[in-house]
Amino acid sequence: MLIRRAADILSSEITPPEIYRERRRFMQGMGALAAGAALGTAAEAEAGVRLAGVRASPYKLDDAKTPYKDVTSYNNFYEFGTGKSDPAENAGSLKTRPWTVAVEGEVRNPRLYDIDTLLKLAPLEERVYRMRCVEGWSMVIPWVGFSLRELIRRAEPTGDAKYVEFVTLHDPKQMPGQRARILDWPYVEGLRLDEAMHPLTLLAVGLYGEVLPNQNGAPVRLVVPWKYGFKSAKSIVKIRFVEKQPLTAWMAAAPQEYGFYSNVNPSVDHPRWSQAKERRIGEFFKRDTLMFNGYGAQVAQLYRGMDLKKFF
Ligand SMILES: Nc1nc2c(c(=O)[nH]1)N[C@H]1C(S)=C(S)[C@@H](COP(=O)(O)O)O[C@H]1N2
Ligand SMILES: [Mo]
Repeated sequence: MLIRRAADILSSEITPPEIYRERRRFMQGMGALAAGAALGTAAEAEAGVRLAGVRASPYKLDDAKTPYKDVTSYNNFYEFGTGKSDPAENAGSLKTRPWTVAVEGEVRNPRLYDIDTLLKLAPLEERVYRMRCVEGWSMVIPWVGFSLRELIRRAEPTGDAKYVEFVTLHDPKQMPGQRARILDWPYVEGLRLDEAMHPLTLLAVGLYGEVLPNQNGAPVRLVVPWKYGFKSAKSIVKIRFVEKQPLTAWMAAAPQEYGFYSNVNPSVDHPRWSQAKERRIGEFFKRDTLMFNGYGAQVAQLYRGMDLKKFF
């Protein structure tokens, strides 16, 4: 290896990440004050960069937020490995600029969004949501984003649009996990159109007021807080409106274990374990899992008349 001059070494290589983040935040603050600038440039659109103009929202919780460290180092993102620390360690290879999101299928206005245009589609809000992984752990995360319905309204779905399919980037060069056949890549998820239109359904571009870290699904991911975490597809490149229920990556992998709906439901066990309780990351004792992850008052009417043991 060539010996580099000290001046060539990026500060990120020699500074512990926590301190680096703090320092960058501070310098950004100074820069913004000096230039009167609001948004960072595209080149600065990486984890740790403060998002400008984020509004408060009514979506708050009394629950303590899961610390930033845990939210960004205990992840599921199989494109970067199946271990919980793999995404934080490996997702640095994901390039989030340039990035486009295709909105297509049964819509009157198909469109290819550049990510920086998509970011300005609607005002960014902070929303604190409970998240429940099907594996039995949960977190409370302050996401930044806007309701997916803002994008859907502009797309104008046709009468044949019954479902929405979400597709993650497929690029084994950037996503080392895709070089192994862990899942049928790319990762695909889906919602019924009314679920996708629900105000709680979020397109997230940040957390803790900052640009999404790659391991959390940068530059844009879905967040559906009343469903198990795997419905919340990361690093989305395509949003497709379709007539038939999409085949999701998890249904393709294990249909007897993962259904299309995947609503958080303490009375429907996973075939291999109970779903009655969960461990909130950072807590010692388990908590009771709540129906629809505690969002029943908002979403139960979507499923009126459905047998949720059959449509799990
Ligand atoms: N593309 C993609 N999206 C994904 C996953 C994945 O492996 N690939 N894992 C899912 C699972 S199982 C969970 S619990 C959540 C975790 O999100 P977080 O790491 O931001 O908490 O992402 C979901 N989205
Ligand atoms: Mo999960």
